[in-house]
Amino acid sequence: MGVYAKGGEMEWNLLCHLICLAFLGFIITTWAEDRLISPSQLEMFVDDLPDMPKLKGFDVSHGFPIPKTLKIGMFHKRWKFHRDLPPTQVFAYGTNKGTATVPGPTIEALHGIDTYVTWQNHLPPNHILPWDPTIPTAIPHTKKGIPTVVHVHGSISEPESDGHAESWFTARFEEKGPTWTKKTYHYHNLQQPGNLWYHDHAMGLTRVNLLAGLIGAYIIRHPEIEAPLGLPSGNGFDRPLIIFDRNFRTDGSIYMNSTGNNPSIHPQWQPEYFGDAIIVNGKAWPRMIVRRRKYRFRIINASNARFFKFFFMSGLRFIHVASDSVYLERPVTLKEILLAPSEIADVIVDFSESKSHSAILANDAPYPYPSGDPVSEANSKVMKFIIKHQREVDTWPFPNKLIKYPSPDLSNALVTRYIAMFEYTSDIGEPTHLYLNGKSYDEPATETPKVGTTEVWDVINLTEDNHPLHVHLGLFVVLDQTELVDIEEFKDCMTKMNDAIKCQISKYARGKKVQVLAHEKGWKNVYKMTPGFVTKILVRFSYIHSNASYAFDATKEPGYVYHCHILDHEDNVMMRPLKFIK
Ligand SMILES: *[C@@H]1O[C@H](CO)[C@@H](O)[C@H](O)[C@H]1NC(C)=O
Ligand SMILES: *[C@@H]1O[C@H](CO)[C@@H](O)[C@H](O)[C@H]1NC(C)=O
Ligand SMILES: *[C@@H]1O[C@H](CO)[C@@H](O)[C@H](O)[C@H]1NC(C)=O
Ligand SMILES: CC(=O)N[C@H]1CO[C@H](CO)[C@@H](O)[C@@H]1O
Ligand SMILES: [Cu+2]
Repeated sequence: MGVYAKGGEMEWNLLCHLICLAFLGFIITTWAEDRLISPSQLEMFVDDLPDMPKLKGFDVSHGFPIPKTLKIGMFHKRWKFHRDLPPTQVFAYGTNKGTATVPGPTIEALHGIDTYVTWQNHLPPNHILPWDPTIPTAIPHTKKGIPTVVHVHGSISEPESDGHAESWFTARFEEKGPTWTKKTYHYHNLQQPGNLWYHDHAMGLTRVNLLAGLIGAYIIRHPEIEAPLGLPSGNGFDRPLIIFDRNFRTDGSIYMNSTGNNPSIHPQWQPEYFGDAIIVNGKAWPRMIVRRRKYRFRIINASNARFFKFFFMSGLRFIHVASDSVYLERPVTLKEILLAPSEIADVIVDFSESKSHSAILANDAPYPYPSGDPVSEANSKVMKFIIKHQREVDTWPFPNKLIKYPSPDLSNALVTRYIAMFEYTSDIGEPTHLYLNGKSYDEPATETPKVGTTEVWDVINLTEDNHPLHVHLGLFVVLDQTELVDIEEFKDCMTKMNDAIKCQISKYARGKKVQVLAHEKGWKNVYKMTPGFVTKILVRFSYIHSNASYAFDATKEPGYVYHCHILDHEDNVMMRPLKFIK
C-alpha cells in the first residue's frame, strides 16, 4: 500500500510536471503578445505634462554669470509613464538617482559662459533592453557594464567633448572606448542662441540607450538679443516638449522586439523602432492646463524613427520662430509641422485664438515616413491642452522679425561632395544594414573639410526611406531638392562604382524640383533627405553669427561624425567620421 501510494505519488508528480511544463510552454508562447499593452488600455490625457527639472549651466552666486561645472549621472530607476501603467525600468539622467527624470533635466546655458559637465555612468552591468553584438558595437572586454557617451546635438564644441561614438565609458569609468579622452566635457556656448538636446551616442547602442531614456534638452539663451523679440518667457510660458514613441508590456517594461528582421545575420537589429504610445516629457498623452494667451513650445522629436506631422484638431496655428538650433529671420505661420527624428521646431501657439476650451495636438505622419502605414488611433494623438475660460490680454506681440544671420555664400564654397545613402538587403528582401557612400564607419575618413570653410554637399537618397541627415559641428542651409530621373539606371551604376561623378549625376539630377519650405530655409543641423532626390546643402564649418574662428581646435582627435538620425540606421552603420584639417 505504502509502495503503491508512493508510486501513485510519483506518477501524479510526473503528470503534474508535464501539465505544468505544457502550461509553462503555453504561457511562454503567448507571453510576448499577451504582455504587450494595447494603447487603448491607457486612457489619454489623464497625466499632467511634467516640467523637467532645470539645471543652470552658469553660476550667478557672485552677482554676474561665470562658468559652472555640473555633475550629471545616468541612473537605473523606475519611471511612471502613465497613471495606469506600472512603473517602468529606465535609464535616467539627473543629479542623483532620486531626482533623475525621463527626459533628463533641462540644461539652461548662457551665450558666452562656458558650461562644464562631468557625465557619470551609474548604470548596472546589464542592459534593460535587447541589443545586437553583431552590428559594430561598443562591447567592454569584461562583457560587463553599459557603454555610454553624451553628445549635445547642435553644440559647437571641441572634438574631445562632442560625445564621439567611440569615446564611450562604463560605470565609474572602469572601461573606456578607444577615443575616450576626458571625464569633464566643455561646452563653449559661443554659438547663436537656440535649442539643443543631449542624448547618448555610444557605438551601436544609441538606439537602445535612448529608448531606455537617455535624452534631455539643452537651451542656449542670449538675453541681449532675445529679449527684444518679446517672445513668451518665464512662468511656464516657455517650455520644451520632448516627444517620443514607446511600446510597453503590461508589467510596465519597455518592449523592444528581441528578434531581428534578418535573425540569421543580425539576431536583434531591426531597421526602425516604432512605439504606439506617444510620450511627451515622460508621460503618455499628457494634458496641460493653459491660460488663454501665447505660449512658446520648443518641440524636440526624440523618437528613434517616427516622423511627426503635428497639427491642432481645432485648427490653432503654429508660429514657427526657430528650426533646430537657429532662429528664423521671420516667423512663419503654419497649420502643421513635419518633424524628422531629432529635428526641433520652436513655435508659438496663441490659445486666445481657440474657440473651444481644449485643443488636441495631433499627428498624422505615416510610418516609416513617407510611404509606411497610416497612424493608428493611438499615435494620431499627442497631447491635450485644456484652455482656461478667462480671456487674457498678453503683452507679447507677434514679432515681424526675428534674427537675421548672413545668408550662405555659395561662391565661397570650394569643395563639392557627394553623399550617397545606400540600403542593403538580404535574400529575403529585408534590410540588413545601411551605409553612407557605400562605406562602413570604420573605413578611414573621406570627409575632411577645412575648418572655417563652406562646402556644398549633394546628398543622394538611393533608398526607400526619408533619412534625416545630421552633421556634427556644422550648420547648413538646404539649397535645393531635385528628383533623380531614370533612378534605377543611376542606382545600378552607383551600386557598382559608388562614384557620383563617374555615374554622371548631372544626367540624372534633372527631374522636378521641390521647394524648400519657408520655415526650413534657415540654418539647420538636421534635414529630411527625400528618397529618390538629390538634396543640395551648403554646410558651414564656422560660427554663423560672426567670422571669428572656433574657440577651440576642431582638428583634434577624435574628430566628429555625420550620420542619419534614425537611430536604428545610425547604429548599423549610417554614420561616417568627419575629420577636420587646418
Ligand atoms: C518581432 O520581429 C520579428 C522579425 O521581424 C517578427 O517576425 C515578429 O512578428 C515581431 N514580433 C512582434 C511581437 O512584433
Ligand atoms: C522624430 O525623429 C525620428 C528620428 O530622428 C524620426 O524618424 C521621426 O520621424 C521624427 N518624428 C517626428 C514627429 O518628427
Ligand atoms: C564675414 O565676412 C564676410 C566677408 O568676408 C561678410 O560678407 C560677412 O558679412 C561677415 N559675416 C559676419 C557675421 O560678420
Ligand atoms: C519614396 C521614394 O521616393 N523613394 C525613392 C527613394 O529613392 C529610390 C531610388 O534610389 C526610389 O526607388 C524610391 O522610390
Ligand atoms: Cu536613415
